[in-house]
Amino acid sequence: GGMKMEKTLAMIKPDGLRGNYTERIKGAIVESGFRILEERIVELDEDRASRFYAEHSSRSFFPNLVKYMTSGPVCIMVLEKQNAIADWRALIGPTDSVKAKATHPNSIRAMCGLDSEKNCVHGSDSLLSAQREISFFFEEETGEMVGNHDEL
Ligand code: DGI
Repeated sequence: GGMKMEKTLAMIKPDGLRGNYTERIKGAIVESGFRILEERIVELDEDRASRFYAEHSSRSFFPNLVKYMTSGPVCIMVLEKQNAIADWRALIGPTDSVKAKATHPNSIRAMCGLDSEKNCVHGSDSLLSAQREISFFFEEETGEMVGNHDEL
């Protein structure tokens, strides 16, 4: 069958905003044919960051991950295009930016990330997680915020 129109959640993490990579990343997004349907800068608190990454709560790196994700504002975007979920994952590259620099030098994590934690960007990894993560930040129908956000 043909490729389906999809939405995915993209996030520029705190090191991405701190490193002034936002415009470069948004340029890559638009050049790759994604439409940016929603965009917001938010600051995650410890509770919200922990719930966003709940699937990793038992991992040894989890406390550091939460600390990092709450270390500054993030930019969350809803991207739309055919095959958006897999295509955005391909554009950002492997989780570990060190490996990304070796194997996927043109990926966003290779260009902007530092290591396996400070990897600059996030992308939903499946249809289910895209739906969960978009709902986590946005109400899908109206684009209104859900829950308690510290909106900047
Ligand atoms: O979906 P990804 O972000 O590519 O990767 P993931 O779902 O396996 O992990 C989510 C985040 O958790 C990842 O972006 C950064 C952090 N993380 C994953 N593996 C490690 C890690 N952080 C550290 N410090 N060490 C890891 O091995």
